[in-house]
Amino acid sequence: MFNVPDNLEITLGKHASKHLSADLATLISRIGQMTPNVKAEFPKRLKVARTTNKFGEVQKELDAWTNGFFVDALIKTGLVRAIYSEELDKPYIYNDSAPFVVTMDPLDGSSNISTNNVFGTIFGIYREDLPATGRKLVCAIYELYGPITTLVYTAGNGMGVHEFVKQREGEQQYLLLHENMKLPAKGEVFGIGADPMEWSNEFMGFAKGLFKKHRLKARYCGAFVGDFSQVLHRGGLFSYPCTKKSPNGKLRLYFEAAPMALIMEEAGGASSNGSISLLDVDLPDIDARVPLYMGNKYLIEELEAAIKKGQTYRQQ
Ligand code: AFP
Repeated sequence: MFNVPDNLEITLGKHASKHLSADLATLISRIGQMTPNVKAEFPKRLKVARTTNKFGEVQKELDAWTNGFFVDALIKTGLVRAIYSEELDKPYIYNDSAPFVVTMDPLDGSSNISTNNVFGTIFGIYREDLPATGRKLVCAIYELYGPITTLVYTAGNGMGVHEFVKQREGEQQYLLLHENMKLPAKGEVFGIGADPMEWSNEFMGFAKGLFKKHRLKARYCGAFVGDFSQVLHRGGLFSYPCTKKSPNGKLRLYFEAAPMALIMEEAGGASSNGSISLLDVDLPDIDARVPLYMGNKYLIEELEAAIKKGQTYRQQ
C-alpha cells in the first residue's frame, strides 16, 4: 500500500528546484514532462521491429520509438551535450556547451511488452564526459510504467531518494508520493536472473539462504526497474549474477547498474559487482556488462563474503 502524504501537491519540478541547481532541476523536470507522450504511444506500438541493437538483440517497435523520442526530447532541452543509449550504436553528441551528459536505457524490460507486464526507463546524468565511474553521477532517475506511472530520483550526496506519481486525479505533472525513501531494515523479497544451473556453487548457497535462513519471498518480473522497485519498497535483494557462460552477467554498467546503484545506496542499501560497490566499478567500455547485486546491506555483505572464497561451478 502507498502511504500517500498530505504534501502530494509538490511537483517534481518544485521538489528538484528546492534542492538542486537550476540547470539540473530543469532537466529533471523536463524528463518528467516527457512521460505522458511516451505512455500514450505504448498501445499503438506493440510490434517487433526489423532492427537489432548494437548487442544483436532484436528490437521491439517500442524500443526503437522510445529511444528516438527521448533523444529528440532531451536535445530540445538545450541542456544535454551527449546522449549514450543502450539502443544507439554510437553516442549522440550534440551541443558542446550544454552542461550534461545523459545515459539511458529507454525501455528496460521490453520483453514484458507482449505480456503486458511492467517496464520502464533508466537515466543517468553526469556533468563530466564519459567514461566515468558512477560516483560522478549527479542524478539518477527511473520511471516505472506499471498500473500507475512513477518516477524515482536522487542526486546522491545525502539528497535522498524521492518517488513521484503521474496523473493522479487528472494532474499531468509528477506529484510527490514518498520523500526520503529508505529500504526497510529487514528484507522481504528477492529476485535473481540468469539460469540457476549456471550459477556458481557459492552463489547457489547464498541464494538458498535467502529463503531458508532469511525467509525472503521470490519476486522476479523480468524488468530490472520492476524488481528494483519491489526491493526499494519492501527490502531484500535483486541480482543478475555472473555465470560460467556469462562471467560479466547481463546488465550494463552505464545504462542500468550505475544509476540504479546510486538510488539503492542513497536509500540506505548497498550495491556490488561481487566485491566492490557498483559506483566504483571503473570500466572504459560504455557498453560493458557487470555482475549485479543490490539490496539490504546485510545481504550484500553476506553475498560478498560467500563469493570471496572464489566461484566454483558444477560439472555439467
Ligand atoms: P529486455 O529489455 O531484453 O527485456 O531485458 C531486460 C533486462 O535487461 C532487465 O530489465 C531484466 O532484469 C533482465 O534483462 C531479465 O533478463 P532474463 O530475461 O534473462 O531474466
